[in-house]
Amino acid sequence: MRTEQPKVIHLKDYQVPDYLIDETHLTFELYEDRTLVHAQLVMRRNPDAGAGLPPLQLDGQDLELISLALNDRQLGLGDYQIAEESLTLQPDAASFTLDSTVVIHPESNTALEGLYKSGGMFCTQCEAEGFRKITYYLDRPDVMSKFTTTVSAEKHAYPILLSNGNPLASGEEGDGRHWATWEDPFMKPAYLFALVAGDLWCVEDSFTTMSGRDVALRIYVEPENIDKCQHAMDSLKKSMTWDEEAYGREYDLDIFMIVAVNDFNMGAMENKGLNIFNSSAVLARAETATDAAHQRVEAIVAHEYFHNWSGNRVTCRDWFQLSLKEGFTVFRDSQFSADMNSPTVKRVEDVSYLRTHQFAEDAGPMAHSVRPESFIEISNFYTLTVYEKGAEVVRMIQTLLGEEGFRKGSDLYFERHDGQAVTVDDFVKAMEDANGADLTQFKRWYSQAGTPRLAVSEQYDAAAKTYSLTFRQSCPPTPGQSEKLAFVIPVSLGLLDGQGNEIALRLQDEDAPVGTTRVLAVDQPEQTFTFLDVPEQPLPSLLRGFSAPVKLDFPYSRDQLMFLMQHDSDGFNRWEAGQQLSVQVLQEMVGQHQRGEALQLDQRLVAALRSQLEDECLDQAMVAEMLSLPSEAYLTEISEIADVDAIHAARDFARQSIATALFELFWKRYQANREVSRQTPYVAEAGHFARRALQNIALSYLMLSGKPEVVAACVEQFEEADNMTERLTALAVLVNSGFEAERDNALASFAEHFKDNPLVMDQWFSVQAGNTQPGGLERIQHLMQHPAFTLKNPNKVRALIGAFANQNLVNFHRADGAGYRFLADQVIVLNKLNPQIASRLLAPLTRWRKYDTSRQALMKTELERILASGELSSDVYEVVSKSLA
Ligand code: 0A1
Ligand code: ZN
Repeated sequence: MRTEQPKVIHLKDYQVPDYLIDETHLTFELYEDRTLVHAQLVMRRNPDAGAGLPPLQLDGQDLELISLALNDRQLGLGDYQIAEESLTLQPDAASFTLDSTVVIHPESNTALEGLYKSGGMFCTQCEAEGFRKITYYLDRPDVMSKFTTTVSAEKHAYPILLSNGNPLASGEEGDGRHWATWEDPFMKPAYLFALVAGDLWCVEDSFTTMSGRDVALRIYVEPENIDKCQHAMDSLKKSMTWDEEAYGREYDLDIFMIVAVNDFNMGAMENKGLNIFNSSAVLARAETATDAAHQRVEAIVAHEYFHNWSGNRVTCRDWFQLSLKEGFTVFRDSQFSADMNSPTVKRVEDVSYLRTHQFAEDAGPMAHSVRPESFIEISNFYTLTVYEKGAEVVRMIQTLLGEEGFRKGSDLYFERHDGQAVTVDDFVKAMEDANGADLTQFKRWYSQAGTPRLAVSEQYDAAAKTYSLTFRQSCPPTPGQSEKLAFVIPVSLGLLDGQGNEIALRLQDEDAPVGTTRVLAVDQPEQTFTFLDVPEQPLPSLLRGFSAPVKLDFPYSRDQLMFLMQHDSDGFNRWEAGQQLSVQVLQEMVGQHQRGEALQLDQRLVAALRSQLEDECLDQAMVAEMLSLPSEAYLTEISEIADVDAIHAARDFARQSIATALFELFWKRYQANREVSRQTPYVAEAGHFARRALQNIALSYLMLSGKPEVVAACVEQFEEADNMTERLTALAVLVNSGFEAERDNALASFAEHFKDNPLVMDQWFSVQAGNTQPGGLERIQHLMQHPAFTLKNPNKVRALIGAFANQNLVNFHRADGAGYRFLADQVIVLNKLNPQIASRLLAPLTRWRKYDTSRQALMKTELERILASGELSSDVYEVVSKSLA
């Protein structure tokens, strides 16, 4: 816990390290009540850091120093200074060896950073600055070292001892203890260090790389989960093949290991050769994990594997460059998922997520650029902006350079910087050099925060047959950045004629048309592009595939949107037209609700959805996406001031009206798909995901009818389904329904059946947390008393409290502020237990500017109460103080 004034770290203050650590030799003696860490650091003065021998300041936190020796000479109290977060000493030569022994306490580490215990196993999480909680070190990513690690522990409780790299030796100690030594031949920063000791079983496989090397693949889990690893193993092998084919990247060690742990702050961690995963990101089988969970496992396994190149072989110079590895790797994993499944569905999911959550972050008090300029606590910057917007920025580079040019750039980047710790500028430079391109102005995407707006207007000249589009870009102010310069915005577009055919695109100054989809680089505050030979007034299809993370503004009529839904050749934009139509219709109803008028649904939306449902040739997953109305969270994000109750009422009313109008069609498609599901064993593949997605969304609409045959079908699906996708949807639908007996039975039998599976119980909590019927807060408070719930497990906190505050908006934002008070109470408790989780959990409170004055006051009161609640972690302090500023 922080006792000093928090320090702000600035990118502009970066300096190369004074010293380097060529070799790091670690020995861990693990005991139940303490762990001893011996570190031998082979160090030297950094030749790039100037002359002389400045004091050496090592990072260290919560360490009890037992001994310290410089070149084998024991140091005494006068030889070094220990402060709360550092140890300083004066080297007497340019090269030296430093030996230290410290005691640490993984058994009482609830922050899950550094070395800690998850259930019966020891594990580590060192990114970003956790290694300093293990030993005194230069804990910064530009200090790269060759590690050897010896782990010793009691053999019976910890038969498996793992660390990075390849196994070197192992043996017995005679007193019931044993040891193993691992050697990692690749230089790495300390944040990629990992250690695991536990009673684990593993699933084993192998992979032959493109140059013919055999790699052993192992997934380690607790014995009861050994039957839930196959999907992750398949995903790993697909990832390895894909990275060879798509990026020419080959794996480099003899062994690649994944370990699943139950207590983990994030999804997973790419430690060299020893990835540590939240069990929710590894374990998946039909009976216990939904389709979405299967896809998440595939994506996270890929993401961590891809980091071996984009992150490990080429790493970050400092933490301001985090998006260098994260934005690029998210981009890579999204390409992979698109290739493995349906590209359009993947794009729709990614864009929905970005627009709902990252756009909200970009408009809030924590808004920051993809490469932030300063931070108090780096853990707070593992954000949607760094990850998701960072991936969009990389995607725009690809759009501008083309696929081939982008690949040339990535080849050059990996070749030029292998083994180095580099910057975002180095990445962009490689892209420029490989293509002879100039991305100087484009780089503003890395330095300017906020979501740009792009307003588009059109002008058709029938006599000259010219069609002009004028783009006006602007970007709202964000904290510390009042004025923004023009971005380079790649706008992919096409023009449709009255029959819905694509018009060949010839820009002014061109001799002939070039295709029917073009990318325009909009790089001025205001800019007009004119197309020639346009035979009739066209309808533009703008920002195809969501070619830039901007808010597009074009005055489409509802009829035009319906036309685009039918005819646009771009699948993403067909969906987008449906979304825009829904948004217009729902916003109109929000207005009706606010004026106290009866709600009326524009029947054009019903007609548009009807034609989707009727057309059995369409991709069922896309039909399901079309039928999913924009979420309350998205409707909140696009509102100036969000009226929680009106949004909820409008959306509910629209769903109810659609359900009534399209009952027969829903019922037909539901029954057909449910019948196939009944006949087909579970397969985790796109076609099957699609069938179940349409079946399940149909069921959720059908249940709004309350008809007995539907309730019976829902109960049947809940009881008889052989997979979690169907079972959980049926449960969720029952939970949100008024059928109390069926709901209570289903909840009870589910809990009874799955009480020993914590990941399934997380889903049980989440489904109830999302119940929007009145009384939500009381239900959450009650569920917190359930024996399966604990604040010490991040997955539980996310499943119950996180789901409530982020997804159950009517209940969380209830007018008396009880939801806010509840969340603040939990943040105050978690601040002491697990600061990272506490600061993430409080995000909904930071969005107070979005709400009416009464709610604003209530939310601010809670933020102030947190701020006054005593010793705050730097994590919570930074978020609370910035959101009150
Ligand atoms: N680098 C990991 C995510 C990660 C980041 C921080 C953590 O602790 C603060 C843990 C994991 C990834 O991108 O997958
Ligand atoms: Zn990552």
